[in-house]
Amino acid sequence: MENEIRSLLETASRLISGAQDDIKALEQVRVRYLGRKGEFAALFKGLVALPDDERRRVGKVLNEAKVELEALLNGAMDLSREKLRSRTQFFDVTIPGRRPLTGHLHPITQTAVEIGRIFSGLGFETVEGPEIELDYYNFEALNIPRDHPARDMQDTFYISEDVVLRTHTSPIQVRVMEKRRPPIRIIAPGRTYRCDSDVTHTPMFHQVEGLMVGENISFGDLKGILTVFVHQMFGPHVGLRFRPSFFPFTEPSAEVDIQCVMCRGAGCRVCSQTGWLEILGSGMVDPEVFKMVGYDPETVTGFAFGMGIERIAMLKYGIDDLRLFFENDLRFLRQF
Ligand code: 2NM
Repeated sequence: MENEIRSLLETASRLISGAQDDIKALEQVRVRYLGRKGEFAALFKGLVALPDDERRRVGKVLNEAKVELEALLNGAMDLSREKLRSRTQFFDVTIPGRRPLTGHLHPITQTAVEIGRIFSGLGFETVEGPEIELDYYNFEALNIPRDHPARDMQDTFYISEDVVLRTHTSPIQVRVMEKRRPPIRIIAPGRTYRCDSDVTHTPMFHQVEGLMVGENISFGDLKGILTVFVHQMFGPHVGLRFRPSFFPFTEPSAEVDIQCVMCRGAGCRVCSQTGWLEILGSGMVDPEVFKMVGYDPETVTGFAFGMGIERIAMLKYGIDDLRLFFENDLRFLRQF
């Protein structure tokens, strides 16, 4: 009987190899050998005719042969199913992987960081201050009198009679001057607030202001520092000009224009055919401001400047709509 079992197993193995991944043929082999009326069932039935000890021995061999055949059949079935899958599903291993999404700084932050990097190279230190500010630091100490239009309810968010949301970052510089003595070289970046909202104004925007104070700081220093800044920010061949202006906290005051980044000075829609774009305000710190912080205007001079970060970012990246910075549409942000 053991010989019979061995030859049965051999025949079944040959049939499985011959089935060649044909699932139907394999199923037939299973029915023929392992089915309820199959070859193995018949052999198990035949065991009853054997004497006790012989039945135990042959029964064990028969069981092992059955387990072996089941394993053979299952392996062949798995393999043929896998081969069928790979034949019907094309898998292109050369397709690039999906790039994992990674975050990055907002373009306004990137611009602020770039401005900070340039001024850091010129010896300026970055300082910050409160967004909710005393009227005194935001206006009074900056020589902006009570009846000045910038103090109008229209422009300023008042928290109370003497507390406001800062309308510029100059109060940071007043606080620093109050605390330290010259020489001072600082830039003050941050959020600023004005009660103003239309296509070109948002109630919250960002500013960077700079201040350099010491002995014999001249308008020439102002021109030199701001020229280096413009050339590093917009390129060494971009022309700039200083145009007389007025601010309550500087005298004299000047606005800085750069050659239009769109038409390079030829005149276009962006620069209203002038070839120039205003990018910042500046001037020599007014003696009145020095007096407010306890400096002697006879021995101390300095210059200051301020710029809107959104405006700088728009010109640098060629963006024509301010509101894009605040909508947080990833299709826009992903481009930076
Ligand atoms: C500007 C234009 C000109 C400015 C002045 C001061 C301070 F505190 F020193 F007086 N900080 N920033 C200033 C001067 C700001 O923004 C357009």
